[in-house]
Amino acid sequence: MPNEGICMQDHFYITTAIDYPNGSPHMGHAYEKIVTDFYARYHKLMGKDTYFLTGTDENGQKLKTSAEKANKETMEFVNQNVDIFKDLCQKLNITNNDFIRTTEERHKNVVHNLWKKLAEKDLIYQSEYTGHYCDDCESFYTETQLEDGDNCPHHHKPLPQKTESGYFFRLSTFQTWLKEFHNENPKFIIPNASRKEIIARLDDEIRDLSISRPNQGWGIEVPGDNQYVIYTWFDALINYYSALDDKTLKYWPASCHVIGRDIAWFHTIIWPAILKAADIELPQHVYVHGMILAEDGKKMSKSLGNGVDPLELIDKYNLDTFRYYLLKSLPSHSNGRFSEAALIQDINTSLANDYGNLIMRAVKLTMKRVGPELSYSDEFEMSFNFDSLLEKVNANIKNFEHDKAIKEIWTELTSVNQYINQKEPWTIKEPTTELKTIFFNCLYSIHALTYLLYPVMPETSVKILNIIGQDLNRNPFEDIKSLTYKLTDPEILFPKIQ
Ligand code: ME8
Repeated sequence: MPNEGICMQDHFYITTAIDYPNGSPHMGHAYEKIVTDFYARYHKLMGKDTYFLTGTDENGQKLKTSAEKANKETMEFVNQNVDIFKDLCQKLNITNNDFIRTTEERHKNVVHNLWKKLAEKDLIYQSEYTGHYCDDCESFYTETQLEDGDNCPHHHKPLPQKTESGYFFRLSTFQTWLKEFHNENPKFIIPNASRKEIIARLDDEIRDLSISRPNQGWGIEVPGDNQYVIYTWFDALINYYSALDDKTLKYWPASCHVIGRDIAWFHTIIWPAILKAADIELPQHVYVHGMILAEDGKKMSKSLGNGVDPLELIDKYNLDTFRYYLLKSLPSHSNGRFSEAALIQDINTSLANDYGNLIMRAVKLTMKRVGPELSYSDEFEMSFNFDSLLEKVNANIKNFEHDKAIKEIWTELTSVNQYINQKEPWTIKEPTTELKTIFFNCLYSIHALTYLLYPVMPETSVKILNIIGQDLNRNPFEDIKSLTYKLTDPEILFPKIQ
């Protein structure tokens, strides 16, 4: 059966890629976690049984080298960095249910079992391999994959030929199946541009995958052969499955793996083949988000000095405004440039002017003219119904276009601002039904739109709901007639930045 969309499952299991803890987290890490958290929170809000996994990828040889450079034991070095990644999750207010580290026993056990299963089926074998090897990617490349004939397609440096003996996964035997699978499941890879890139590469011959490295004292040993450790990508992908235990296995298959473009091949070709080989059900979607570029349009890098530190930005700006900017302003289906100036502009215009002012005006004026409490009455004519907005937002979310979803919400917010300007409630001095109607419409709009913005700005949304005497348990799309708003004086929610 082709899989059409996330709403078919009654649960929602979403994952980020697991990060290499060989340095401090960068903007890409922060962005991916915020995007994934948005989807986790949204589905939970819509009543789905949601599970969210993130973690760290700790078995690569690169970590050993980085630790050596830092004059530290590898485990000590990794532990210190993992703490920084965990701290980042907290600072970003990420609602992950679990954080997997691939040096944990629970992960190793599942990887070993899976390896043994594939070996028994003769899908893993021992042999020799010659190819162009990139130490940074920890990956072999074929002639056709090289850039300009001999460069790494990611690191743009010449790659020497290397021959290695070791263990191989029969990836080549899955080539036909992979083509069929991707044909039958057009929504497996989102967006379409990424899907096309991957499918085009499926026309080239796929070679078996080298899945072991000589054991240098770091990594998961190959079962029954301690001369080798398991290739880090092979073990890393398995984290999405190994993190689940007896209680949480019900969440498999995952609804969505959220990853960046640079690792799409691993998730959409190698991972499905491993799962198929092991007779495990495949995830529903791989959502390939864009890469964050520096303001100059180049890749952020330490050597170019054009990078921005997410932790510094959170200290400088309010977290929710940072989340809002990344989710709304960076394109969900392509690469985007990070600009601090654009972030400030978003805070000052969209947030402070459009949203903050609406709340200030509506709440303060209602309190002044009709008092701190306003209940629905059949006498009110409702000018706003957000059911079609909800439908549009749901459709965008289903297609992993959170930026469009937020823009839809903003279009409605603009019309509420227009409504209040047209109605000029400040000119009506008595608490008439007409005045109460205007205020109820405004408060209801703030309620419904804020509810939908919760996955974007969780803390601020709860604060705003509190100002009107509401919380997340009260779904504004149900039973409008029993709504009562109890108002408290609003604080300034989005201070302007000079
Ligand atoms: O790739 N913009 O880890 P990682 C947006 N351990 N996303 C970015 C980015 C950028 N500038 N730079 C990186 C790994 N990312 C592996 C994953 S999963 C089984 C193993 C994304 O720390 C990147 O695409 O290099 C990936 O999804 C995530 O950050 C972690 O990258």
